[in-house]
Amino acid sequence: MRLRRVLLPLVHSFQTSSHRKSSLEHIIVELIDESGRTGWGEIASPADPFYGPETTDTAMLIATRYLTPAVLGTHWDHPREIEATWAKIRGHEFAKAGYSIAVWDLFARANDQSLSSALGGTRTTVTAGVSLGIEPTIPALLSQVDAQMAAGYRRVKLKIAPGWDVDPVRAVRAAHPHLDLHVDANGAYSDTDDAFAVMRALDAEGLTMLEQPFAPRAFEAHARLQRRLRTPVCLDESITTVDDLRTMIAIDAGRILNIKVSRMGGLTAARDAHDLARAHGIPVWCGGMHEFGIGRAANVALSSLAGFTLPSDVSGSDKYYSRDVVSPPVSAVAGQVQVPTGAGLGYEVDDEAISSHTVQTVDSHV
Ligand code: OSB
Ligand code: MG
Repeated sequence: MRLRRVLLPLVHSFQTSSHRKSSLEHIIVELIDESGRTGWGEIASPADPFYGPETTDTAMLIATRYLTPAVLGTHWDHPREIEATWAKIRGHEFAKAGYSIAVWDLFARANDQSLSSALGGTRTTVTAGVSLGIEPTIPALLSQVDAQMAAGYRRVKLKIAPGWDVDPVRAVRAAHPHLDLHVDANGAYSDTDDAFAVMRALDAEGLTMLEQPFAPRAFEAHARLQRRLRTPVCLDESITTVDDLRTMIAIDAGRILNIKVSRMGGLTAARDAHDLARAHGIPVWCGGMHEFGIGRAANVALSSLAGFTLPSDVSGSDKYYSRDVVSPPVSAVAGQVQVPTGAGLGYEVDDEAISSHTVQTVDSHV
């Protein structure tokens, strides 16, 4: 088992309701079996605990202290079995997800099948949308939208926050009356009359969805908002377990689900959430955490499942990185990403790209 902490600079800095970032540090998981076969995973935790409670440092701690010992030297036939050995660890979904991707990749490679088909995926291409951060001005945002539409993307998500909401959304809508447009607040609004007034103004802009306006645990506030809007509410941060999804469905706290492999603690949980949502007629799409190529490839494979009927945040690597850790990089042509058919994740990992950006290595042996 090798863990490498890898720092990649972003080509364009990204601002959400909580903060701005210009580089990311993810942990690349390399799991080697007794025959020398490698499974690759990625822990895509943000550096700071603003999206969720985890950080790169907490992920490294949980990985080395709990996850590596749970995996090393064990025999298993299916990812579900090995994931059960760390189920008693509460939370820490990003750390678990990195290991889940590695075991699924190893499992699929050992069976000489693609990760997509190992998961039960049926799509051969996946529709990608782009996520645009908060820009310093509305003209700067409009030029970002134009650049991404020129690059072939047909669905745009805008980050919003108090003070950057109705005006930028109206400006983008006026410039692109038919664009598939949605907004994501990352939980930045509190449950007040002012916030409801903002949401009602956004409701008039023909948005495909309104993602995570309130805090992660605010299920009742989301349900109250959903009753007053025509736009579907989509939950992201609120849903870290399949039980959270049951709550969302039971109280109608949202009508669309963003599934993130990282936030759900791995591919098995992500697939379970997909299955439950599908059984209840809830459309899903795959969200992203600015993954490097390994995590991005897992997102593409997951998005090939039948219930992923909305465009996913699986834009090409080039939107974020000048050099990715897989080669060729994940690419979107006319807003479509091909689902690879090669074994496992289906991309060649570029070890040189990883090692030249590695800031810390932790090796563990049986
Ligand atoms: O809420 O979807 C989010 C990035 C970091 C933290 C939270 C989110 C995002 C994104 C990026 O929107 C989507 C992507 O990876 O392309
Ligand atoms: Mg989101």
